Amino acid sequence: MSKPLLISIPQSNVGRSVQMLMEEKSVAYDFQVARPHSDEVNAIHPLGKVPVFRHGELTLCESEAMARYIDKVFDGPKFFPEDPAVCAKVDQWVSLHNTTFDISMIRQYALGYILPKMAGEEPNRAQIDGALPLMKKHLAVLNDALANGHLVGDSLTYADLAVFPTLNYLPGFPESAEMLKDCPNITAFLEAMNGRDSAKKTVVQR
Ligand SMILES: N[C@@H](CCC(=O)N[C@@H](CS)C(=O)NCC(=O)O)C(=O)O
Repeated sequence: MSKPLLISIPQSNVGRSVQMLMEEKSVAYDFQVARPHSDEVNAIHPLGKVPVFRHGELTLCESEAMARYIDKVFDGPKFFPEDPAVCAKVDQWVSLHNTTFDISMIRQYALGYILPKMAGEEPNRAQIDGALPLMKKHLAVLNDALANGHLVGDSLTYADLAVFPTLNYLPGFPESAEMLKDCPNITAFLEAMNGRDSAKKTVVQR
């Protein structure tokens, strides 16, 4: 089978989830660095976001669509389990991540530091402070859900791979690092996930 191509930036949390899935499944793939709204990305994503994906004639945007396709088409362990009820739980957490946690923790909070820094400016305090109440609530939800080390069942699923790159940004910023002190299950999850080869091979250079 031909190699899939993931087009993204290494810093993309959602891109890293797809990349980690391919590492976990030992899928041979190529990674092309291209920024949001670049020609390569705009050719695939109608809104110019990363990641985007090519496999043969197929082009995709949206990380979950890529992950589901990869899990179906390539050999290796399944990260969207066959059991419909278990898989629905995975879908539930991936959806919560993509519609809710990603927004509070990355788009609103972390990017309030990262984007101004890239432009040589001060952090966007209003954006950061505005994100704090929801982020605290969302971290409490995830901390409860990670009591046994995984979001679904007792083994790694795409639900864990979806939330890990997002949560892994949080020790690096002051307010979220403080909040994590009350979240021992998330801290243990991050430590365990950072020990996996799939995480080590996709470490984000900041
Ligand atoms: N729900 C999308 C999120 C994609 C997304 O927001 N990507 C960010 C980078 S992590 C991006 O391209 N941002 C640029 C923009 O929104 O213009 C997915 O899961 O793929």
